[in-house]
Amino acid sequence: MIKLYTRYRNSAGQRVRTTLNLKDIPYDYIAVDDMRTETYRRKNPQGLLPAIEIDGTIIGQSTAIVEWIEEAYPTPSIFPADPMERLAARSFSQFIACEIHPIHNHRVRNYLTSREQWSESKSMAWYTHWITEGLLTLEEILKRRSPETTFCFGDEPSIADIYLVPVVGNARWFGIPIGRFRRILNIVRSCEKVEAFRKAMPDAQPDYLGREYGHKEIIS
Ligand SMILES: N[C@@H](CCC(=O)N[C@@H](CS)C(=O)NCC(=O)O)C(=O)O
Repeated sequence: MIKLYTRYRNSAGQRVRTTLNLKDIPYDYIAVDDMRTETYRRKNPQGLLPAIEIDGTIIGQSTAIVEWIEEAYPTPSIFPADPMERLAARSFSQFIACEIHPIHNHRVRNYLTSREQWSESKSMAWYTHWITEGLLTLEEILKRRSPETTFCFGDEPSIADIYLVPVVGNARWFGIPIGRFRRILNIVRSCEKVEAFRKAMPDAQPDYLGREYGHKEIIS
């Protein structure tokens, strides 16, 4: 059985959880409360979540894991059938994984507040800036596509939706205004109707603390 090291608020892990669910692959959920401990680093030297354990080997990085899942369990595919659409879906998800997520990651914000003595409001302004700019770009990409589809790249969910939902969840979690991203919100609403997406949400995880989703986390 596959083991997934993650935690409820682990947005990169949510990508993997959704992929596993869409393909109906069972897995053991290993809740990691603190990924910075020696115990966890002994398992995953990158010290990040998620990581997957396959036959005793533990590997990190959500995109590598999602690609492995697609290769090991090709159906249903999380990529559009058309090669150009596949390219576009990959580009969309990579924009989230490489351009949006790393800048506002916990350890980056933690460095700014603890080492650079940034105030909570200054670090929130940083977070809000990068996530809003990222969502503006994604909305523009979606707006240029016609006709409008149920999901990012067609009427079936793809890797693009798998990456989009957690980043919107992060924005909501921190109370960042997202009402103007009409296309994005329509797609997220479509995803929320799909059980595989719902089961991967933070508030559906076994280690969810019971706080209402949308609670504003205090950055320490
Ligand atoms: N590129 C990595 C990012 C993983 C990552 O940064 N995960 C966050 C949680 S969403 C984490 O472990 N952060 C720990 C930290 O920032 O100290 C991936 O896609 O798996």
